[in-house]
Amino acid sequence: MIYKNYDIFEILYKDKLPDSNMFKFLKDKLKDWTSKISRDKSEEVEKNEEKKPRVKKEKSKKIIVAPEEEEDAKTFLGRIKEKISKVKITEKEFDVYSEELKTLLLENNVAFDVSEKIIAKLREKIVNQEFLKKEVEEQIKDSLKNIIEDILIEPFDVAKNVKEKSFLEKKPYVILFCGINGSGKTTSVAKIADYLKEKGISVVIAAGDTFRAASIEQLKKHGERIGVKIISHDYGSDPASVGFDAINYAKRNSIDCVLIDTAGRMHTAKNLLKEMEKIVRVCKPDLKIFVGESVTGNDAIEQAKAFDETVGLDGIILTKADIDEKGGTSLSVGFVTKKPILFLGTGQEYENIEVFDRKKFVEKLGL
Ligand SMILES: Nc1nc2c(ncn2[C@@H]2O[C@H](COP(=O)(O)OP(=O)(O)OP(=O)(O)O)[C@@H](O)[C@H]2O)c(=O)[nH]1
Ligand SMILES: [Mg+2]
Repeated sequence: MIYKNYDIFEILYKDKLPDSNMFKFLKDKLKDWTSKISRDKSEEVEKNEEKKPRVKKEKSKKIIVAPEEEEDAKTFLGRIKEKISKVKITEKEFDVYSEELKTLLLENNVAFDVSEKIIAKLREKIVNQEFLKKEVEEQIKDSLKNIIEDILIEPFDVAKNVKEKSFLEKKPYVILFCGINGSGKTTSVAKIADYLKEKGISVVIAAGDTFRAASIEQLKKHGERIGVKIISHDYGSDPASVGFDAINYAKRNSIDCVLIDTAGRMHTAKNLLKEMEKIVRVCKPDLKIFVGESVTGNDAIEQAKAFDETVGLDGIILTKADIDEKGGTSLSVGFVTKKPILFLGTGQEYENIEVFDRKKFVEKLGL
């Protein structure tokens, strides 16, 4: 019987906010950008006020009021006026502002298509709309926040899917990891194994990288540290058969989940991508995850697209988010590939893996 008391683990395990410098630059610059629009609009309202004829004001001077009362009345009226002044952003003005926003986004690794999409949506939401002067900045921030949240694809709960399959079908759930050399696949396999164990899920790892020197030893070391069995063959052997063996081991031992590590391969190396196809054919993974470095910007998007064309990806892990100060890749990779980001790698320790949460992620942008 594979069933375990998962709920207790659910309560014990806390998904944390990504602990990273992500959006360090974009956050401040977006704030400057929205404040600038708000400032421009305030100045415009003030200028228009100055231009108005003052005839009525002259007349009202005849009413005798104590100086302090006059002062009070002015500030009170001023405050009311301030609150009710309405402003509009015209098409032409938006063109100027949107060019600035586009540059900002592109500089921070947001893909071209994604920045275009953000700007088009923002145009729809704010151009020619009447805003209270006081609220311009908040309204633009809010619109941006909603647009970005919509662009990100809602991730599914990997642990839940594993539990469902292993409990209902009494079969191990198989996860395949792929990506280019050094992107963080093996580290992510170990982190996910540890994460699933924390949730009460039993795991076995297949050492599917039979190519790179010391890759099997590297994985065995992780296995010892996190207490997970590693299934391995010799160097140079067929990675598909390592995966197949690990799946059989899991079936025999009622293990809930099999994680298959693979050798790094460039997304441009067609013959190596073909090898991935064979692993998929033999092991029939339930989940195919692309592991990419957040710091590489648009390159990660190109890689994800190439792996998706060959193996058909289901989700993405973006590693090294802890050293990615721009953050644009995470914003765009899902949109371009239409695959959800499932986890962010945020460091070199096992616990440095974060379930991707759209709302928390957008908070990091300071919107
Ligand atoms: N800062 C940081 N480093 C990471 C993260 N994930 C992996 N690394 C580091 O990246 C380096 C490469 O990680 P591996 O897991 O060996 O990468 P790989 O994709 O398996 O590499 P190959 O098997 O050679 O293709 C190691 O030094 C890891 O510690 C992360 O989220 N943050
Ligand atoms: Mg590796």
